[in-house]
Amino acid sequence: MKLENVLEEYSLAMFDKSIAQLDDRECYVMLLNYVKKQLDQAPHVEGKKKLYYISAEFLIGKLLSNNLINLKIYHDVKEILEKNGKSLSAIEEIELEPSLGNGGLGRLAACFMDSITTLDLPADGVGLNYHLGLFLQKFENNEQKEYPNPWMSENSWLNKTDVTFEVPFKDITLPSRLYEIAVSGYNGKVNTLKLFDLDSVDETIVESGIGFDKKDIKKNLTLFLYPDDSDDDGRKLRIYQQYFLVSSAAQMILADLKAKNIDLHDLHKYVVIQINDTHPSMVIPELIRLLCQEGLDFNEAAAEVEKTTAYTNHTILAEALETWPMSYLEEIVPQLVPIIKQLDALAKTRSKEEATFIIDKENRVHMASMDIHFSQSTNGVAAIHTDILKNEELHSFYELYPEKFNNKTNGITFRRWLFEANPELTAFLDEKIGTDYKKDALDLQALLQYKEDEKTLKQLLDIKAIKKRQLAKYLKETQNIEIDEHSIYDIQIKRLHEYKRQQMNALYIIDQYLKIKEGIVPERPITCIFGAKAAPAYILAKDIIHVILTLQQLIESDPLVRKHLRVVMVENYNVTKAEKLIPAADVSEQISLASKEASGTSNMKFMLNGAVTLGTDDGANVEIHELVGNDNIYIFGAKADEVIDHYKHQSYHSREYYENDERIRKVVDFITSEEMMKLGNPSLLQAVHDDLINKDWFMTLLDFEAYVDEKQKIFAAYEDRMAWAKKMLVNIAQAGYFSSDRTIAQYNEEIWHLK
Ligand code: 26Q
Repeated sequence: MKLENVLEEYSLAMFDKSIAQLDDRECYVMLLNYVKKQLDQAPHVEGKKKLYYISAEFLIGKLLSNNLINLKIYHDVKEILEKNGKSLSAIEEIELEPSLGNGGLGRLAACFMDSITTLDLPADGVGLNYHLGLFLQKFENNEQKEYPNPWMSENSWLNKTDVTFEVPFKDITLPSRLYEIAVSGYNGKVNTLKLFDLDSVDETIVESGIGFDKKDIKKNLTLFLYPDDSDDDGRKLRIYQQYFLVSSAAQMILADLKAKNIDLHDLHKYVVIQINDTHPSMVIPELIRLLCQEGLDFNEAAAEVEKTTAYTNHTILAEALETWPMSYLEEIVPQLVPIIKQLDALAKTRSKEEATFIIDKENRVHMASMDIHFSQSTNGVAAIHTDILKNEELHSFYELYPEKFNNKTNGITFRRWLFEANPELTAFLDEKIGTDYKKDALDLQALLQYKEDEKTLKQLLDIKAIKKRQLAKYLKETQNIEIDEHSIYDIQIKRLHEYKRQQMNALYIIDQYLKIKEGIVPERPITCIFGAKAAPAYILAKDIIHVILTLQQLIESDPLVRKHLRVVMVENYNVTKAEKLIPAADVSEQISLASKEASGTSNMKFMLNGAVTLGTDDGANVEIHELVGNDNIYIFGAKADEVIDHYKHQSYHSREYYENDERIRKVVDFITSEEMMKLGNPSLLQAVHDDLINKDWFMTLLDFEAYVDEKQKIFAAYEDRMAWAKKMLVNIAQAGYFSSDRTIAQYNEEIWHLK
């Protein structure tokens, strides 16, 4: 039967109406049901060995368009809807974005599941089903306020199952229940995202914002992703969450094997577990515990688990490398304590170096150390990051286990970040170079033949103009902000963190503001767009948001400045908003302090959509630079080795920059100027001002001058429209390397060996 007739039948059966009579919500529910049915009937990826990708986050984004694309019915459905007076984009607005992730690590897990399935590799994603997700961000009085983000609705992609496991804590045993979301691949097959939850969780215990009783584990366990851990109860809740996740995962894995009558001594031949950062690290001792219960002796179990697991590191920031006080583990999961102690003793027979100890002098358990000793692989997420792990952060481990260390430069799925987010650019590529690039992204290089072709370059500029207009319309509709579509869109979207240096971008805006006030105006208006959530307990990050929002208000109310310079902070930045922002960007801000951004992935998404990078020599920017060459990227600032040197010798003192450089002094002091203090909260502004002078741990002032100079250069380059279009074209053509299909092929060849 023709698709149109099938959908008509669904429509009649569900609502007793034809498609044309449905409202957008009904139409969404009808499509959801149809697509779910298709996914239900689609073949599962099968194979002897299976991957379990365990992660605290899966930032999957909305799924309707994604699934329509993977099922190859996107254009047909769009047309059928249009014929019936409906718009797919309006219907998409009905879908709530699952709030199961926070940033790069969670989005990476989602891109990976898409590529794993597309490459026909059998895998489960394994995570938790957070009812209220990461918080919902609102701006009130120029400050971030946090609210619950309920995303589950009666009609959703999530399926409840009858599968349950018993998770034993010291004082209580909690039943975990399995929920599932189908993950479609571009090959028409499916894998599964498995999310564990606890029936007794109770959303009504949340009061005022995102506050709740942190001790009431039965009711709070899966309420929020990353609950505030600034106190002991918050940290203990994290342990409860982590163990609930890994114990459910380990029990499920062993149940899968038993169902197939597989001898548990052969675990590693049938299973590989990828540990996404240290949040799921307790899966190692938990699996050992369960294998011992099944009759393996400790050494056998430990050896088997070491062969079965692999660990990905996503950061060199000390504060993000998790350590747990042994006393907490004794209080919550005492059954793991003897196992961790035995692992620690075993590790100490391999190395006497303190830096490699699992349990330190203060009786704290270093999760990353346990991962490296007792898994077969440790990987970084971009070349420079892996080098820093080997040579600096994890050097002692690298000397002990050189063969375990490897790099897997991150990637992104082109299905979402090109085909879905930018159908205009996709159609253009299809016409210019055919569709081979959809299977092998490296084929995008065929575009290079048009590097000097004016007509092609002009078309690229036209597409960018369309995406910029669409974004302007969206911002008007959603935040009632009108931006100038002929201005340069300069975009920085990522979690708010000092090392990512949104504050440096804010100082640039102040510098421009002061220049405009002096009568020196930029050649073309600039729109500086931000999107960022700050962790609720990260005070300085929230203060930086306050500075940006206050600047936004100041400039909005100044008609003279507003003509040339705008600041727009997008509320509640998420995947849905990223899909609208990235295709519209002219300039991609990737300005982390060199050595600190493990990889970054939005840098790849921007590149693929024809934005030009303004960045430091950090993370995957280094690899982007190598691919596009000097003419097509703007790199500035201190190099990683220089930064590492400063930390080693404590030789960076921001105050010296403040005192010796008049421009720096002026822009920093502007944060606490009368104009700003009048609009903003003086104590918050003061906090940012004082930190920049007295601490500035991430060396904003070190790179400020170089940043301003480079930004002048990139904006000047924008004015030669043909030369700029050429830069866009080279960026798009060279983005193929960053397809997550490439990344996953490498994981499979070098770590997983699934097929
Ligand atoms: C740790 C302790 C206590 C509470 C929370 C955490 C915590 C939570 C989230 C630590 C880390 C994260 C998330 C990290 C993350 O998203 N890292 C990013 O991973 C991307 C994918 O590899 C990289 O591209 C980014 O460079 C990296 O910052």
